Amino acid sequence: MKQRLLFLGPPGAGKGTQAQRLAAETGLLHLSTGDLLRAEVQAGSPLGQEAQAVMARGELVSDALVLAIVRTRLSGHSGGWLLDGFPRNLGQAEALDTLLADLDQAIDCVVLLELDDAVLIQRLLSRGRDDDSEAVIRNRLVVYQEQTAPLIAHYQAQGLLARLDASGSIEAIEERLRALLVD
Ligand code: B4P
Repeated sequence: MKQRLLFLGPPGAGKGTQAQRLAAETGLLHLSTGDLLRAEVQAGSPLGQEAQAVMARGELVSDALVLAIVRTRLSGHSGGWLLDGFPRNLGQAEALDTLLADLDQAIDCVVLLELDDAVLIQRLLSRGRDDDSEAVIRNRLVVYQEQTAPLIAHYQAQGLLARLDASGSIEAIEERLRALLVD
């Protein structure tokens, strides 16, 4: 199975849901920048205080802050990993390319979770996290189109992109995902 993975896709596509299940089964290191940022907010750290207001608006936290988090976690790790919700823009993608070259590691596969906006919005409204009000969700979708969607072409050009239909039940998606990741 492929060992170094990125999960890309709009908010609510199920990146976190699928990443958690795959990591639990395979032992890959699961790095969710969203979860790590929420943990900082919860802890009330200076980093969390900086991130809190930005996340509440559905915008992206600064690249420097997110990169510092990812660099620390990946530097000490030699096994496989799964990056969920990172990178989120071209600057982060380029910084990741540099970091991985420094660490002498390479991405094996970028999984793009694809789902209609109407279903995304419904899933997020039912989740009901602090940043899941309809206005904030719509802003996150705009931010995704403007800043994150260009990564699709970036990874397609590197021959790394695999598209995953993210509709249907969690189990059905998981089965399609496993089929994609076979070497
Ligand atoms: P994230 O934490 O990455 O969350 P997300 O994109 O909203 O959700 P995800 O796609 O993981 O969906 P999930 O599995 O939870 O980002 C939150 C914020 O953090 C961003 O807006 C930004 O401010 C900040 N941030 C994070 N990373 C950053 C970065 N790199 N740079 C800058 N800022 C960053 O699924 C959603 C819901 O659907 C859940 O309730 C789930 O149970 C449900 N669900 C999942 N699969 C389902 C299915 N098949 N059927 C029905 N429901 C399903």
